[in-house]
Amino acid sequence: MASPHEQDLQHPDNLAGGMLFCPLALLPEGWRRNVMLRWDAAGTLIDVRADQTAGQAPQARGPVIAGMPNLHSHAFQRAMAGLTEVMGSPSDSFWSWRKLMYRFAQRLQPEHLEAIARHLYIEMLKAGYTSVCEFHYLHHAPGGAPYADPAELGLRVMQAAGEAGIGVTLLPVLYQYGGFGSQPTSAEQARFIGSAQSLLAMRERLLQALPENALRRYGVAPHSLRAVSPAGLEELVSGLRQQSGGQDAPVHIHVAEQEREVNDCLAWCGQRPVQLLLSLQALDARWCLVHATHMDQAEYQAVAASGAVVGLCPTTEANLGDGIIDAARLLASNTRWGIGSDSNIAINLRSELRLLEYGQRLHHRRRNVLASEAEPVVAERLYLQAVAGGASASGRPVAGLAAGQRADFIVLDGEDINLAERSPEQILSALVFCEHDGQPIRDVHVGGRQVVRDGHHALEDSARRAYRSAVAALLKD
Ligand code: NGQ
Ligand code: ZN
Repeated sequence: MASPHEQDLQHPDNLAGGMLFCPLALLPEGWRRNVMLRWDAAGTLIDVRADQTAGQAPQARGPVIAGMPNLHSHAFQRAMAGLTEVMGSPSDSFWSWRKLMYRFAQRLQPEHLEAIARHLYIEMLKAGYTSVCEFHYLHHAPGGAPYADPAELGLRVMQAAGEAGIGVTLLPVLYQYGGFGSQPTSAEQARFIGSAQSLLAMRERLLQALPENALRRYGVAPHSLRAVSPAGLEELVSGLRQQSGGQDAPVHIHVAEQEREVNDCLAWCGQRPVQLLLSLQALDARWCLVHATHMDQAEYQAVAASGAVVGLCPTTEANLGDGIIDAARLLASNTRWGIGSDSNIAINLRSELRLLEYGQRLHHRRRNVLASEAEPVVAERLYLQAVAGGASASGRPVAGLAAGQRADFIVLDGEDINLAERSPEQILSALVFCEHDGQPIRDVHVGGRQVVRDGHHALEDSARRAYRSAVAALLKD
């Protein structure tokens, strides 16, 4: 399917590389003036240098910051945003939400998924997410029969990402069981089910149909310790390491999101979920632990030491009533972390970072909880750490404005009412904490290629129309 020239075709305006002069840019080491960004034809930054003169280079129309990697998304859930906010019973919970989500997932056809994902990824780009890790577990047709091409739905997601122009790490998900101790799955989970071997074969098929390139990567995701047995986990991870590009491919897993999950795990094996995971696998920087909301002190320490990234999804975790992670401890122990939009109830990296800090303020009854003496600007500290952690989780070089990383960046609107008249040190605070009319993101570039101009994406209108028809079809009768 993929030709050797595919990448060139995707980036007609990007053949010779490019450069941008930034009067003000946030580099990993802080704000710098008169920064020249240069990238090569493949979209990788080859030089990032402050105190330059503009010369003939095009000039950024506002402060420039790194694009944000989104480390956790279930694309299809975008289309049910707002549909589960009505009380079904006084004990509504994550688990009752999950039933509704399963019901919704039953109806999805491949063309619906593709339309939803394309629209969603355009929304992400407009919000400043320049890449996404898609935790993809909807594999089979309604009822559970495999599609003629077993990777049908994963390919639809990749197609949508390619059209939107977002960087993507697809994580095909292994889902074997309905609960701890290899409990049987329910009928509603039939579309997710596979074995380690079928999942690895699906990854192989994806690699063959749409090979990895500068914008695409494939990892895997054991769904959770509820849905995957210790043996399945081992078979999947060791199989991945033997596959092409699998040596350093990312592995993502949902873990310890709900208190009931912790209690069920303890009842089954005497260990807490994160503790169990640590005992089963040698965690390292290739791992992303999604949520990890409920950990004890020993688990916090071990995760910090492992180098694994913790995937925080504050708006979804709030929406689902998961609980509040001890983010103060997480940051104090130098644990790596990033942010994800997860259920896609909101596509707004500013809200994710703000809610992360606000959860801590509400809990500790203090302010600026996630700052440190060395890094007193909360928003800047959170932003830079989330970029670094998100890059690690995505297994792609998207760790910010530095040579060797992708030219993924955002040009802010310096004329925005909250950004104008602010010093560089105040810009990120305005971006993250101020929520007024409009959003201050002007242009977005992925691998140097401009995909959002003046807040608009070239495909947004057609994508919105297709999204609306898909939602209409899904909600019919
Ligand atoms: C998911 N979402 O896979 O979409 C899960 C719910 C589960 C979140 N955990 C299903 N936020 O965990 O069993
Ligand atoms: Zn999730």
